[in-house]
Amino acid sequence: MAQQGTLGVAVVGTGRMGADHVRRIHEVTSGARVAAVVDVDAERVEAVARSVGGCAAYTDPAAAMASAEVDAVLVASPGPAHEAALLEAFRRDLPVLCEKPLTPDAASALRVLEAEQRLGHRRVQVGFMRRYDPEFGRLKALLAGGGLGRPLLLHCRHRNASVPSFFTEQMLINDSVVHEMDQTRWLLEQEITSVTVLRPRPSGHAPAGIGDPQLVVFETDGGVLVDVEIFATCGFGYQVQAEAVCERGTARVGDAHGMLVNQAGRWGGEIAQDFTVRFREAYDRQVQAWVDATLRGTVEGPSAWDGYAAAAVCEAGVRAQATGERVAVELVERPALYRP
Ligand code: ISE
Repeated sequence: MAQQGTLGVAVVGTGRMGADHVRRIHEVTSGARVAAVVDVDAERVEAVARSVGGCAAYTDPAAAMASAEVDAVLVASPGPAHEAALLEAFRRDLPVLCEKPLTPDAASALRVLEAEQRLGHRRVQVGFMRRYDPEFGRLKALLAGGGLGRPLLLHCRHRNASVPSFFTEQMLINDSVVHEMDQTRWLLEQEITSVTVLRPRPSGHAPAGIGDPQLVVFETDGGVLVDVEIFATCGFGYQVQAEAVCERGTARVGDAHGMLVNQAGRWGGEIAQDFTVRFREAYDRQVQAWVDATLRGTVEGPSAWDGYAAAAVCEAGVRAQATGERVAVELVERPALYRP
């Protein structure tokens, strides 16, 4: 280990999410330090390394992973770069926290699953951070407790104020609704069997080529129906809400955060403007849980299987979006390494 008692982490990718994780590990997480940062953009990675101090900058993930200072890897590069980084980490048997998506499609996710199985033990935790959000955690515990009876419906809303210029219509599914795919599987402990995408007339504020909002419907193998409103250019802020409708009651999360102010004849609160703010606590808890588990020598949280299942549902979702049809999800049999 690089320093006694601390995990030397290489953060691969220093864009918005990667830079936020560098800050987090440097300022918030205990038991870890940023040992290396990696980005194809040499100027950017040097600047990020300087902001931390005592950490090395690389443009090649393999070179960073070869460093004796590096004990574990946090992958936050764009999705298409994940497979190569994961395979390199497996080659060195390094623990990885991999931002979603595990990989951009089911075939590459399957290759990662196969490589991890060849190692014979889990090495990856996938960054589905909602599982670490305190509110979603309470909903999960309530449903698991069974007091509300069996879940029948799940209504989800996923709204972003705006999207970056490189955003595409498929990213509504692959980049945004992928969270509801994992959330559904985790909350209900069921697999998603089909996806249908319905469209209202598009908002005039959506960029050309993006039909926004959309209504995405999942069916599960337990007979639950899940509807997801994805509205990525809503303009007013970042909102993620979920309501479970069960046999004996309903439970809803994501409505209000923080302070409510009464002033001048009005009441109200603030809406976070993006996910790094709304889910800050979830990200902090996710990274801390990964570091703690790694220092204990275990791998916990969302697995490569969860990443693969979400990729398979994404694939069906993108096809449903393009065809307007109800598309079945195809999953391989769950390998023994990933069975509960
Ligand atoms: C982004 O990549 C995320 O992961 C956010 O959680 C999600 O809300 C957003 O729509 C995505 O673009």
